[in-house]
Amino acid sequence: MPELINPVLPGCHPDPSICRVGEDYWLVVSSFTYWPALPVFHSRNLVDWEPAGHVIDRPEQLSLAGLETSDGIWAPTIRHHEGVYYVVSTVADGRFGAYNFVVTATDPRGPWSDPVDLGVTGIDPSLFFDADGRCWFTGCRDSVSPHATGPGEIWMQELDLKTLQLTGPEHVLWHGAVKGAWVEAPHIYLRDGVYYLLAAEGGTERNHSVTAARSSSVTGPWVTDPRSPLLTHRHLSGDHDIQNVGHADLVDTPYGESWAFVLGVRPVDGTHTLGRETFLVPVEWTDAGPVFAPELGQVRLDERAPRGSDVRERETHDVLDVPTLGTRDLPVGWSGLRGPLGTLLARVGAQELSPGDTGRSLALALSPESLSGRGTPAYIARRQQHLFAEFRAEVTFEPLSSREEAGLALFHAGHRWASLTLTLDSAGRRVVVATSEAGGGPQRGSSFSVGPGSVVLSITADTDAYEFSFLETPDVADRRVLARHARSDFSSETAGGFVGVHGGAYATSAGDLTDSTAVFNWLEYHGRPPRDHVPGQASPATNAQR
Ligand code: 6LW
Repeated sequence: MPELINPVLPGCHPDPSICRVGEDYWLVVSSFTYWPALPVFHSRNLVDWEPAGHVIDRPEQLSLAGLETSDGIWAPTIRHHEGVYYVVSTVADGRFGAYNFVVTATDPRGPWSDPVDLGVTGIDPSLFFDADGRCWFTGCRDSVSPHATGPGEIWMQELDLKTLQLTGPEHVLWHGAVKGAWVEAPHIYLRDGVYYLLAAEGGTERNHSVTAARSSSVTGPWVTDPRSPLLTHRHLSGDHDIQNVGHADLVDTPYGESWAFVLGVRPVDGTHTLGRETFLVPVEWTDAGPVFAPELGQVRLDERAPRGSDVRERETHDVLDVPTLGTRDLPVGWSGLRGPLGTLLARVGAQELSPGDTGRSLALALSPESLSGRGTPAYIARRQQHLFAEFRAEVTFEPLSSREEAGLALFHAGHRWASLTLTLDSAGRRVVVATSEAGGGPQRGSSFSVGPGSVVLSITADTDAYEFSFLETPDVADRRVLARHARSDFSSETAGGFVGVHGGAYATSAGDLTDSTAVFNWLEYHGRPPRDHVPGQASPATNAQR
């Protein structure tokens, strides 16, 4: 039985929700302020996932302007009923579930409808289609019930499928299994006449867990499953290679199996930078309800493959992502922030391509926005999905002032990012490293003078640090290292928030208006999976901790 290597969606893919239609699986995750928003992924074997568009890809659908990096699109749910796909999700503002909406499509690859406002606050909305065809909306919110036994409550109301509006009485279902812990991420399932409610408790950090309740009626009374938590890593040692496990959604396969998709993190020395990733966990149904990871009781990196899946050899090879502009304004798998880049990003016209160029050149116009701001900077990035990785580009750019710069940026949040760019000073062009400073503008650090022509820039990642280096001319071999910044500085444990590190092309004029444009002759992401990952043993990242 081929072993797959978890996470099946490495890098920032938190809060997974999945549905199956025939032999096709469709999965959505949170995307916060990245744009396009609310990505859809497709698989036929639960292991190999391909990008399949975005639920939110038109600015008229909703605005993310002004939101902090980790606000925006939180915890969607995808379901299918009678030929229609439904996604419910939340726009969080100030870490509060300000706006809950539903969108529909007959093809999950899109186009999706404009969002319909459900008129409620709270987070982690879900939909359950009952055997009688009724649709129930569930969500989590601060407890309002006088009988609340915890700070959060799971509540429910019927969704009228004709009007897409909530209707009828509200039902408060449950306050969680661990009294006092925050309960969220509800999903309801019906199996052999019994209703099961899964939830996440303990917060999305080290105390995260999957808990459950069951009922003979969808509106309750719901009784806590005494086996709760059904899955957690909070009792494992701090250097276990997977932590923060929780936020589950279940799916049945056509081959009689059940699997759970959960989020987890892969810390190194206690901190993680790749964000909360999506992991696959086997589930066995018993009279007591779902049993997660029946063999081991834990999420593991080398999990067995689902029955009937033709799982290809998992990523034991390097990943080289070379973005090229497609029909839309962004390469597949690459994102902007808070809205479309529009005319900021363009293909370098064929007539301008140098001989032998593969048409990979992208032109990025400088925007007055900076990565510290709350608008849409000239930045196209992709998730860092490997602990050992490199973002690199060959840049042709003539800055007109010291306020103009273009190159690469590594981004965790508006208060935590670093850039490696070409800029200008009195002596001419320089390559400079700048780092964000909470509250203040970016602080420039090491720099080096460079002559005319293209420059190759590189940000490399390993389990210790991010290294910022460049080649003075594309044809020299030796890199000049300008700076190294500790990997943990860009971790969620240090910098906070709900996202993972992204990297890519960046160009800014620091608030000035300009017509300047930088040409990225090529832009690449190179990821190196943990080659020395031996099935059944901890990952090298964990080994690095020892
Ligand atoms: C998500 C919720 C959560 O909606 O974080 O900590 C939010 N728990 O389940 C964003 O991922």
